[in-house]
Amino acid sequence: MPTTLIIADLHLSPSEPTIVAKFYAFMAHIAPKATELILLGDIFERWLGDDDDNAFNRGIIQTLQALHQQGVKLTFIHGNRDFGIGADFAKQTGCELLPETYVQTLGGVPTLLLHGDTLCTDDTAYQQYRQRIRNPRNMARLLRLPLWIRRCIGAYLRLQSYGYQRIRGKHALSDVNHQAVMTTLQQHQVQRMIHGHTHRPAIHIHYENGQVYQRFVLSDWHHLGNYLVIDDTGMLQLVYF
Ligand SMILES: [Mn+2]
Repeated sequence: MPTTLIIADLHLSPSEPTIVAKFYAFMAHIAPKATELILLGDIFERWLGDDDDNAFNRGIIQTLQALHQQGVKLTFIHGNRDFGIGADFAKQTGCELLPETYVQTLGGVPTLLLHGDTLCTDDTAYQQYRQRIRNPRNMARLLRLPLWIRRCIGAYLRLQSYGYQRIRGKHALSDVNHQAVMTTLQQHQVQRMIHGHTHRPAIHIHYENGQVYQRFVLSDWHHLGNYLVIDDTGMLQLVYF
């Protein structure tokens, strides 16, 4: 039976070997049984550019490529940490890069797929930063910098986010704004969305104006691996392993 799997927020990094091991186990034993794997962003903790050819990235790219060659369709939506993923990554892995919001029929229901950071509109400082950094001109300029400079920037950002977490607490990630959720659903004329980013796994049901709206939120992988599975019957489950 055609089955779609969705994962997000693994934040893969050499400094998190347990999560990396879980990812490889998922790719070896769970993902090959699917028809399609959707990567909903922040798969990597940081992505400095497709030309950052290190052994860690190469291992993950090869694993995705092997899955693609087994006939599993791969699609990718950028997160706020791996938005630098580009055409070379797509070509090497066989991933199709989707726009930041994408409507796909899953289990018979038109469903909006997105990373989720755009829904956190209460964090105005982040939204301003996002607008600057995701501007295509600024992004192109950043990715044109020599790799060694991007590595320095990466190290700087790591330190900065460490300090930020110490100040605001580890779980200071902002949550979605309800109005932003409803507006986004209505703009795309759908009643269901799936996203990650907030690290607040849940299945939310909203009733508004006589309509039922669903919002599925994926988990990060810090304690357990997590994926959403949807089959042709419309059955939808958040699975931990
Ligand atoms: Mn995120």
